[in-house]
Amino acid sequence: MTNIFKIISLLFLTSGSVLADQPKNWQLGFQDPASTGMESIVWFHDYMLLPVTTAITVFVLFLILYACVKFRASKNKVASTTSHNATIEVLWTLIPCLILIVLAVPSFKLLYEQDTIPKADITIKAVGYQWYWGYEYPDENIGFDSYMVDEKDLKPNQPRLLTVDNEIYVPVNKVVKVLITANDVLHAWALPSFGVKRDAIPGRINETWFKAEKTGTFYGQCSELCGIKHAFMPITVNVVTEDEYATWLNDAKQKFALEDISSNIKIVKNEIKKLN
Ligand SMILES: [Cu+2]
Repeated sequence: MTNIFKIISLLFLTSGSVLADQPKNWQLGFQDPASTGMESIVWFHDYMLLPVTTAITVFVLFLILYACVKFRASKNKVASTTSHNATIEVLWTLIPCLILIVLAVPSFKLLYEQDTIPKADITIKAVGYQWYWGYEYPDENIGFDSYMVDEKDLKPNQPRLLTVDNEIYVPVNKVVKVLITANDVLHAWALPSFGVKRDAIPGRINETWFKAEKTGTFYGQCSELCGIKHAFMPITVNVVTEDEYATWLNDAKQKFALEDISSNIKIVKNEIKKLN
């Protein structure tokens, strides 16, 4: 099914941006999955939801057309007085129930998969601000802000409204846990290729996870209306090899080092001692 979408969207495309993991012109269907979670979502959509909705739509359309032709006024001068049919009433209650039960099984499985976070290799904290994202790697004691790059400052091949100054880096094939919160209003951290979307709520920490299965640059956006610049706080994730990640981390520890809180606590404790 996804292949059909790809072929159709290829027909409409003029540029070579087909395999970039960002929204495309005339895109139909999802972005290419880049994580196990998104693969399951695409499977559920392509092989469960789409066939069922298509079948229901075709069936209902058939019923409408059939009724229009069979019961047209010119052929039915005297109106029918039928008001009940027990069999059909039982059927149109039972069949939709069965369809919902059949859909519920893989749907719950998917929800459970998304909600159960495996042991994380890397933890990232994403904080939504009006209007940019702040990131922390709590285990590495680094933190930085990630602002959108203005259109006039874009380099060639950098997508408009999706490029940020400081991107997140994660290694490929590792479980990444994302802690999501906000500092002012509701935001939402969403990355379509990873099948990830969670609300960022002030005073509360939501979590989600992904395991990227291919390297590359992946784009997402804030997905909760958060004010006038809601559309201008994109998310950029670079999935790199473990070596490249180690190199980045080394640089990041210099560039984005957070204040060492433990030394501050010591200073305050000493001052308190002096006062006493
Ligand atoms: Cu936002």
